[in-house]
Amino acid sequence: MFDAFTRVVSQADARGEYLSSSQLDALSAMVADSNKRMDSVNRITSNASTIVANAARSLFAEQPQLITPGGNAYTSRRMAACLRDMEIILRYVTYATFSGDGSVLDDRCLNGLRETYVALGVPGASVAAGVSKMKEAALSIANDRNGVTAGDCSALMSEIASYFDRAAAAVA
Ligand code: PEB
Repeated sequence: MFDAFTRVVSQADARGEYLSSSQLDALSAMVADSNKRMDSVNRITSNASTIVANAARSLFAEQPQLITPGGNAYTSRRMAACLRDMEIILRYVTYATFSGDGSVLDDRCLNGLRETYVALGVPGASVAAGVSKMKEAALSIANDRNGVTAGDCSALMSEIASYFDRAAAAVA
């Protein structure tokens, strides 16, 4: 599990080289913008239940077969497992966002997840659809300009989007 700093150190060490000035520049830019990163993590974290519940509601409205008898989210036990899974994925996205690196998401959440869903008979494409709904909600909350000094958050927003995309692609 890496963060943006340890990843760069590990890459430099693998080549037996000092950190390059472009690596230092990139990390320096990341530090300069770190308030945006922390604010985004804080906003997503404090709205996590809303993000999960709305994404799930919208998923079940589009794919009602999931909640009819025989569906993968039918019965409270499966519904609870489904909401929990979405919450777990969202939580790892916040860790990756905080670290500036997707390896925590890959190693501790996505590794083997597709195989788990295949074994359970849970449709991966439906999980991916739920994840992409969480992405839209999380980005609109993280990127909300009301009440803050509006700056350029485009790089950070695409980074966050990429973690959701990675999760969706891992199970689709
Ligand atoms: C992954 N999900 C489920 C299980 C596991 C995971 C290991 C089996 C054990 C259990 O039921 O608790 N666990 C989860 C995860 C990590 C982890 C992400 C990462 C660290 O440790 N059902 C639907 C939707 C979808 C869904 C498409 C979006 O209709 C999910 C939610 N996951 C779902 C369901 C089950 C499950 C288990 C329904 C229960 C399956 C069953 O027992 O029939």
